[in-house]
Amino acid sequence: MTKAGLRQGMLHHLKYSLGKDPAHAQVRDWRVALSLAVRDRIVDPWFAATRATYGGRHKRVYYLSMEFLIGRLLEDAIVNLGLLDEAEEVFREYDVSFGDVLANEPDAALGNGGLGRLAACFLDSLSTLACPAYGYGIRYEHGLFRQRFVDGRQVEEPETWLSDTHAWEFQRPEAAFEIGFGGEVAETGSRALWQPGESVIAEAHDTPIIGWRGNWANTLRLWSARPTRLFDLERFNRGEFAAAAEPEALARTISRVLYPDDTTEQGKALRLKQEYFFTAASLRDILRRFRSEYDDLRKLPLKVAIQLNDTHPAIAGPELVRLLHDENGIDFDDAVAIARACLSYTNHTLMPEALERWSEALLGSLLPRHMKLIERIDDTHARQHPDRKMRIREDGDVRMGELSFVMAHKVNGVSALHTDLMRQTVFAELNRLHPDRIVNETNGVTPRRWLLSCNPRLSALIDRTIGNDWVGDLERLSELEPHVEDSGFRADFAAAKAENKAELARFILETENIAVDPEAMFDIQIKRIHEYKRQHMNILETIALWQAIRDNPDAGWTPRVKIFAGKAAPGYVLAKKIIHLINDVARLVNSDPVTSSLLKVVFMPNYNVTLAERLIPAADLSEQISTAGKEASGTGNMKLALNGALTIGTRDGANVEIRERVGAENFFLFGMTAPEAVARRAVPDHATRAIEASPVLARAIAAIEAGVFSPGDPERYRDVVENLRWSDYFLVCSDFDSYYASQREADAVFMDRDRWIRMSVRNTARSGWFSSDRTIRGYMNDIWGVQSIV
Ligand code: F58
Repeated sequence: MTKAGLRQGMLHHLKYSLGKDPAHAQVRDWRVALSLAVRDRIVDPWFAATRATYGGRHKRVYYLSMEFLIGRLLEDAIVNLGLLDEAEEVFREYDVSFGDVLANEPDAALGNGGLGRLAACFLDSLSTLACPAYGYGIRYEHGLFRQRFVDGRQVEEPETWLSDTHAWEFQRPEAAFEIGFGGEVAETGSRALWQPGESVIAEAHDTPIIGWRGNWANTLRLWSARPTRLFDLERFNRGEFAAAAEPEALARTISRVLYPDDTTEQGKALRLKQEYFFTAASLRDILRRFRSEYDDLRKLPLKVAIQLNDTHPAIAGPELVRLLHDENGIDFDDAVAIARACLSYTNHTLMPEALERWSEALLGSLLPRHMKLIERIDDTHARQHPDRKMRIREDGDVRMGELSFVMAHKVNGVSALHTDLMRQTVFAELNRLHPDRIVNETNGVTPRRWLLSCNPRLSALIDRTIGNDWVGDLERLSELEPHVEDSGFRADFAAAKAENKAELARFILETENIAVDPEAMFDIQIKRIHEYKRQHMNILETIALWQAIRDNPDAGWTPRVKIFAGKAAPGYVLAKKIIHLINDVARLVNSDPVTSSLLKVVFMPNYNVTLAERLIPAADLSEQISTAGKEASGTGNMKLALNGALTIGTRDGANVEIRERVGAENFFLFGMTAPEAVARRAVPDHATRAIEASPVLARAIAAIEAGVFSPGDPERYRDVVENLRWSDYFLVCSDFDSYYASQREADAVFMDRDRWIRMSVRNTARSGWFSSDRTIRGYMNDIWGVQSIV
């Protein structure tokens, strides 16, 4: 497509879709017009992909996920279609800032963190690899909350990404299914008839997802809920306006908001409704599509692969059995076998509090037929394995991980370490009974968004050096390796990073009114705030460093900017305290004339995909400091390494594999291993002992306790400190000295700028394996049994 074509398409939409004259168009109008013009270019490859899939009678992949953290779509689509230069030129002609147009798009935050972002990277890779696939999820009206700080405290506000025209989606009023809840079950022998007590309509909204080079597009189909009956006209006419709208409001609550919880699951009835709502609608849609081509439901596994992204869609197991058995008369055992051959399940956490359980009482009242089927699935499995001790049902709860395991033909972890721990811990018994079921698929990230688009300076350098085939084949980055010996290349690499840092420094000044030295080390920890991720260890180290600099300001310190970003779940009191503490430390440290040229602390509010795209290219040091055994994989760690940041990290999640690939000498390792952490936790008073053994840590904690950072309110961080002293489940104190030492090593290396740049280049050159294209190929071969369509 030429520049003229793009201009024409955009002007057409400006006029006929938006009713605007270019002379009066606002940035928002340009953005919508450009999006519609770009979307037009996606429709043909999208249709072609659908036709090729039907024509070749290919198997399709269905990725069921409660969350898709997509971020902005416009730049991504433009980049994948190869229209970036053309678009920039067109806007230059109209004297409109292309950057402003891109920045006008709301950030679609239909996810909490890593799990949702992984789903979004997978969509990009599935299309890039021409793998016939659908993403299925919920079209939340409000995504993850917007975060603000008031006096250093997190305040949540609703996110309204849909308040303006959403240019990417196609509403599909005809693709609608009635989804029931509650009611009665009439058993007729083995089969049963479920009469739901209430129901809502699930309505589809499709967004085409174009792959790299624009050859293939898949569909992201998101369901929104609407009432079966609009409103009660009779009551309305009687003047009972609010009451008349009640059924509508109730139905719509199902797709109203994303649950803002990361890692801790609260047993809320509405959440279970959301889970069943989108899973049931998706399965109905999958069977409808299958039936449009084939008659024999027993052949379903030949044409359908359904991936459960964590246990949120775990009800797919019993629901599919219900559809096959109750509604289509297939024998129960056969129905289970067919369902299992279609289904596979990805686990994203081993933390017991995050493994979903639903009480049998709640499940039984909301989904009475499913509860019965779960009992039968559990009993059948127990009969087949008489030595089995664990059951799907335990203490009046249904354990969704076990249910998913039993109903899936493959179960995968998201990094090598995590998969091993799955085999040894949560699923040890099930793994013994089904030793071939668990497989590993180490996470990856899309190089299109996380290098090509977000880091144009580095991308351009890579293109100049090795050509641009790396975008579709990230392991080609290894061709950069010989250039590490080329001083010109190293200088260019360093210059790209320096410019990215200068740009971020300007942004921080503009938005946070904090002046940071762009020459200082940019030390970045960006992720959800959680005790296991140990942002509090990082801020303790910051305090200790500040104290050390004050003791001896002229000791040749490496200047640092500590940058934090991340949201805390609204109900997670301790995580919110950690945010407050970081902000309090920032306020004091940033205004300290003794240290201010050497240390700055910045907490950037409202972390989201767009902010990540700004921060990652500017990072020198990547903080991946979770307690070993707790972070299933991490994906930010991959994005940062790919963009040339060096990692300071524990042997946790995918850090282990990152270190193996980039080389131990290019990684700052510290802390206990996962088994050491387990052993340490068993030592009585481990925290107290660690604090006693570490004067540096003791002094940092004492400063918090004395109210140094909360003048006049020394009690403010009492809970944080008490937790560290008396419980410290996540072993902040026990790992602290090792972390502090590793940080000082990083300081020393940073002063040897040439050495740092070499290490940084090697991180980029050796991170190619962490492409989500590689991950998706793994799923295609090991789990789904599907092939790319060329
Ligand atoms: C994350 N999980 C893991 N869960 O923590 C991270 O290590 C991994 O890299 C990533 O998945 C992708 O595999 C995660 O993000 C959630 O956000 C859930 C949202 C719904 C409630 C429970 C947590």
